[in-house]
Amino acid sequence: MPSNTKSVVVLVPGKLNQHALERIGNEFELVPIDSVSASLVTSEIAAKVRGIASAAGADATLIDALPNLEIIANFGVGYDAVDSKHAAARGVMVTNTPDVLTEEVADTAIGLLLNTVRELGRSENWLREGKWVSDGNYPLTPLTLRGRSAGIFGMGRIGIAIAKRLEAFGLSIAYHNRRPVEGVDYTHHSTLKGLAEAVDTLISVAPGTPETAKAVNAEILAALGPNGVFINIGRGMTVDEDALAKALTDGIIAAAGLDVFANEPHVPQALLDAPNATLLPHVGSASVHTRRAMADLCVDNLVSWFSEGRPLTAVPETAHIKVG
Ligand code: 8YV
Repeated sequence: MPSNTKSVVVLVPGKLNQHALERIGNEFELVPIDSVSASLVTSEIAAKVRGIASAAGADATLIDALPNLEIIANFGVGYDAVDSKHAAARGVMVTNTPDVLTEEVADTAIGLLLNTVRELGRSENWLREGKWVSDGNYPLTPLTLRGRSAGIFGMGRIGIAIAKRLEAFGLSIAYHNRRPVEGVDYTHHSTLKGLAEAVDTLISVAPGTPETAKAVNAEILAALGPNGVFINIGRGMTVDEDALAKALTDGIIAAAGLDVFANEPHVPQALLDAPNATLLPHVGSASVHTRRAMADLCVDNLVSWFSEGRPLTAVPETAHIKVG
């Protein structure tokens, strides 16, 4: 039932990728508001909005402020900032952007891991600060990727892409998910602690859910051990950041590489102060190429919903929801 989508009103709360904004502006009537806040929704907006496109999420109060809302198109594969359970209860479809960012995020994870163990950022600073000339060679790095065994927390599409890359680097691979993943031959550990005990390089790709909140805590970091390296490319909320900062300072683990934080863009001072932490500002998928593909999939979900009556990439919680 193809229909003209030009009269459909799509709300964009907060910042969104420019290509996504342009496409939404071309396909729909775009209504921007400054942030994810129901208090910014006037009664006029409330009456006409049928879709949301958001990189900043959508909470229950925003959803409830929009009586005619049908779909929330999340810009990103991780949709923890969208209250998808509440959306499902209200019969509102939620979509995300899987697959199109998998390889980019896996590439970034490898870069972050290599940077963390081989101190590439710090050694570049050494060169730029003139220390190569004044002090000589950069000190040998105490850590190496050689001989490491990797454990992946959250073996989904991105976890598998990281594992494939690490295999090519000669590392052994194990993982922890609640259940073994069908078709994945790597060693499965039924607990995160069991995985942390078995490996020396723990890579978290876990989504942010109530079950994974602060899952990487003092006990897990102690299990990883003094040669341990922790990498987080998933969500900051999966880590007890106080425990991680203490583990880095006290030598409970050797180093950490973090692309995500619990309260972005704010990074705890204790992590900023830890010399054995490599910190990135959530750049896992942040290339023009990949963000454009994410923007297209985000908007294509809206177009498909409003013209064909079906989403392209629904999240599991709302996969059963039908138009009307
Ligand atoms: C983006 C991400 O930072 O897809 C995700 O889940 O974490 C990143 O690609 C996110 O989409 C917010 O723009």
